[in-house]
Amino acid sequence: MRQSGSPPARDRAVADFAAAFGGRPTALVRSPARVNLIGEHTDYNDGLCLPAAIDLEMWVALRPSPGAAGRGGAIELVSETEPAPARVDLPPPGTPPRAGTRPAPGWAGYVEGVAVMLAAAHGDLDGWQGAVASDVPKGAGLSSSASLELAVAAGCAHVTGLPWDARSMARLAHRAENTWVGAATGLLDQLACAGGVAGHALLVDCRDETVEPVALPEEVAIVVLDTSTRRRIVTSAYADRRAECARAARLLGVPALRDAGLGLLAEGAWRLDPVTYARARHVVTENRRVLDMAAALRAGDLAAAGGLLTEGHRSIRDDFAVSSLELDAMVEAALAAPGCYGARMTGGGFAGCAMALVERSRLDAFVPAVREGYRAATGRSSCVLPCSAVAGTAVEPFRDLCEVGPPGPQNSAGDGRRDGLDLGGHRC
Ligand code: GAF
Repeated sequence: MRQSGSPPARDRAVADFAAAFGGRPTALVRSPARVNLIGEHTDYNDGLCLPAAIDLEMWVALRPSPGAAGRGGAIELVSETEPAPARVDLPPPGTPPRAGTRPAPGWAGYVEGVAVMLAAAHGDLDGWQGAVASDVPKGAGLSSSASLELAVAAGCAHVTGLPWDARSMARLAHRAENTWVGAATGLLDQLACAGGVAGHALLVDCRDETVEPVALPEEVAIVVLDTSTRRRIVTSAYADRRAECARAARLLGVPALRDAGLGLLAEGAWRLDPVTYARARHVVTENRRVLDMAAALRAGDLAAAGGLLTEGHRSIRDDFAVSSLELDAMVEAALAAPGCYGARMTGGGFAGCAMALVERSRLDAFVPAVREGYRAATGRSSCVLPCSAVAGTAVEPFRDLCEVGPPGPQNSAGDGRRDGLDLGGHRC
């Protein structure tokens, strides 16, 4: 994650590329994190969610490997946050999949998984070298894994000349995470990172995999609230929650909890033990909140939108039991701070980040008040980050900033800043 005062991730990736491979990259991949406004633990229940891709981003500076087109090349990546590089010899292992093939450990497994799925779907891949720099904190509920998966997919697609379709690439990255890395997550994260639209949240229907952009009112800011606690999804109770939801659906006689409403839940309550009932109630009410939130945002009714966030936090805390003392304390601190419409934990839970919708004109008062409130409650420091909703994963040609004079293009957030021209105090 970016330390205050360090250069932007884009520039760090370019510098790390030169240090690791020599010379300049030919292209840059930008791959965003996501924040989920509402619709938590609904994706694997065929349900609805409302995420946004945000301007906490991973950048990859890349170049095709010399003379490594087609068979026999490799994908070689270094990362500023990983002690060991990731290397995938081409063609990647497991194409066709063989019993007993094991994923590489750590981050290399995600790189390998994406290469395996791409090769299975599209045939031979060309080799490339890349340096990864990221402002997306790991294990914080902001989808650092999906951001990496989509970045690798975009790098491979660019170098090999594969077509880029956000939804198919999201599915492919999701397959890599589920079947190669072995993390049985839903499709929310990959669809959000790949399909982001500047200035919009995305209304995602996880049953038919449709995505509908919902404009965010200009006067409101999404604020990410990092508790500075971390979890690992593979070892968390995520799988238990999936099993509890599947059990609830089975006992209620529906294909997935998406198909249950409050009426059916009340009728079938006698079949469910109290824990299974509570899990089902969260999912059923959360799907409703997603639709209500989309309607509130479209109507510009921020009081209603905020109320839904806060109600959603109570549901995920009390019925779904994936919050933590720190996440609860952060939500309380946000709700007590000036300009806050509503707040909730975001992502898989157990640790990581909450988010709030905040009146943009009151951010200056909101940010220090949350920090102080959270510290008073937990003794911990935190990171409070106002974010913009940005476009999904994309590749751009590398232009050395020393050779480029202003004016440049608008950035992905469309907010008037220009990508990569903030050199963080560094001069060419
Ligand atoms: C994690 C998972 F990866 C998503 O698929 C989703 O289930 C989320 O937790 C909870 O909404 O981010």
